[in-house]
Formats: sequence, structure tokens, C-alpha cells
Amino acid sequence: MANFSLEGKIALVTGASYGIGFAIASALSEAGATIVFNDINQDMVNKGLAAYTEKGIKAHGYVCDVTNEEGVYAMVAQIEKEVGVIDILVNNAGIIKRIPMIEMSAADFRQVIDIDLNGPFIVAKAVIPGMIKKGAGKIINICSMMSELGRETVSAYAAAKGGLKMLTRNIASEYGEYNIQCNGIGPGYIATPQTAPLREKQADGSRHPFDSFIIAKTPAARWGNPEDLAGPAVFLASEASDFVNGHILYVDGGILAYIGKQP
Ligand code: NAP
Ligand code: GCO
Repeated sequence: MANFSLEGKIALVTGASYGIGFAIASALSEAGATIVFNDINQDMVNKGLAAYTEKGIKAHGYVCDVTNEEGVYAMVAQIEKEVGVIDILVNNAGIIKRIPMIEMSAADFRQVIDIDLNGPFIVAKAVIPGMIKKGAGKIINICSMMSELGRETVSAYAAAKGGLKMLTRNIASEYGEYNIQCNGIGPGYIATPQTAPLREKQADGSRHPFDSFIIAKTPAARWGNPEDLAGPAVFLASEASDFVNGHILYVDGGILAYIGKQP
């Protein structure tokens, strides 16, 4: 039987006060890992800590912006002192800005790239030395359908998530020899605050057109839930995936395999 246990492991999940990060951290905890997470302000960290406590999880929360290199290094040093050396990193923190490309400012484009691509680079490079010393490590980058596909209004996000796919393959290439596995999870359309505007009911109570569009594009005929990512995350964080490296596991209810429902 493959070993899916995370007993004795320390997992850092970025931006995990709620949403996909929270669901992944909860699953890693259920598999035995000690959970550490960060968010950008104390209020969010407190909300996260309360949510973990409610689930019976003793998590460690830190205030840290993943784009602040000095701040990330300080956080990783503090985690090593207070909790231990990180075995598993989940680069989850991310934002999206839905703006038609020719109306988007370069500053907005840069901000998305900074959080969604530079952030994972910074946090990964801060934890890799500890993993090398330990002789093992797991990095999971949260990619997207937009690592493969484009669509109107998400140029910066697609550029960042496409880049994150290649950063994943590069980390696998560069540090695989140290027994570090770096893989991605590409969630399909998942019901979280990030996608709430795409699911808002119309004034007449009908579905948002994008909501109907996603149901028609998904063989599973539904949005995903953050919990749909639990099993794939535990797999990629555990010894069960020790020879899986540089892979993007799409958890999309079949979207990438499907041409879409005929009208
Ligand atoms: P979400 O609900 O918006 O949560 C994102 C989290 O990241 C929040 O806790 C947010 O904190 C945090 N964050 C943002 N900027 C940060 C920064 N600079 N430093 C630290 N933390 C930061 O998003 P989600 O839907 O759970 O998505 C999580 C990840 O999955 C993202 O990378 C997203 O792109 C990806 N994803 C989502 C979907 C989907 O359908 N929902 C699909 C594919 C991929 P604040 O709330 O304080 O800003
Ligand atoms: C959008 C969505 C997506 C999802 C997700 C898909 O506006 O198209 O927000 O980008 O969040 O990343 O996998």
C-alpha cells in the first residue's frame, strides 16, 4: 500500500485563511501534517486561525505578503525556529484582475504577475535550502485552467499561471536530484470568493451567463468545491508521489478534455 501519511511533516500553505488554501491545508492536516499558513494582514490571519480551530486543527498563522522577499525570508526563519523546517510548500496565494487587456494598466498587470508568479518563486527559493538539508521536499504550485487556456479579460492571470506551470517544471528539473518534487495542481472552476462574481444571480433570479457557460463546459456539469482538491493535494504532498515530478495535475471535472456541450 502506498504511503499517503503526512505524520511528522510540516506544511506551509500560502494565503490559506479561506478558500482553496484552507481546504488544502485542512486535508494535509487530516493526513497528519502540522499546518502553517500566512496571509497579508493580522485580521485575515486571525480569521484563518479561528476557522482552523473550529475544525479542530491547531494551525500556526503568520502575517506575510508573498511578494516581499525580505518578509518571506523572515517568516521562513521564524517558522523554522517556532515550528520546524518546512517539508511541504503549497504556493496557493493568488489574485485575479478581470480587465480587457487594452484597458489594463501596466501597474495592474505587474501586480498580478508579482503575486501569482514572483510570489511562488520567492517562497520556493526561501524553503528549498531547508529541504535540501533535510534530503526531501514537496512543492505544490496552484496553477489554473489559465495555465493552458486563454479567455477575455484575464491576460495577466493567464500569463502568470502559464509562467507558474513552467516554474514548476524548472524547479523539478533543477532540484529533483535533491529528492525534491515540485508539481502543480490546476483547479478547474472552483466556487470560492475569487469566482463569486462569475456566479452572481441575475436580477431576475436566473443564473449568471458565465455560470451556465462553465456548467456546459464541464463534463461533471458543476463547479468544483475547494474540497475536490483535497485528495490530489495529499497525494502530491506524500511519499505516494515520490517519482512524480514536474507534473501539472488538472482537477477540473474534465474541462480540458471536452469541447463543450453542443447548443
Ligand atoms: P481567494 O478566495 O481569493 O483566496 C486567495 C488567498 O490568497 C486569500 O487568502 C488572499 O488573502 C491571499 N493572498 C492574496 N494576495 C496575497 C499576498 N500578496 N500574500 C499572501 N497572501 C495573499 O482565491 P481561491 O479561489 O481560494 O484561490 C487560491 C489559489 O487558487 C489562487 O492562486 C488562485 O489563482 C487559484 N485558483 C483558483 C481557482 C478558482 O476557481 N477559485 C481556480 C484555479 C486556480 P486576502 O483575502 O487577504 O487578499
Ligand atoms: C476566470 C476565473 C479563472 C479561475 C481559475 C480557472 O475569471 O476565468 O477566475 O481564472 O479562477 O483559475 O482554473
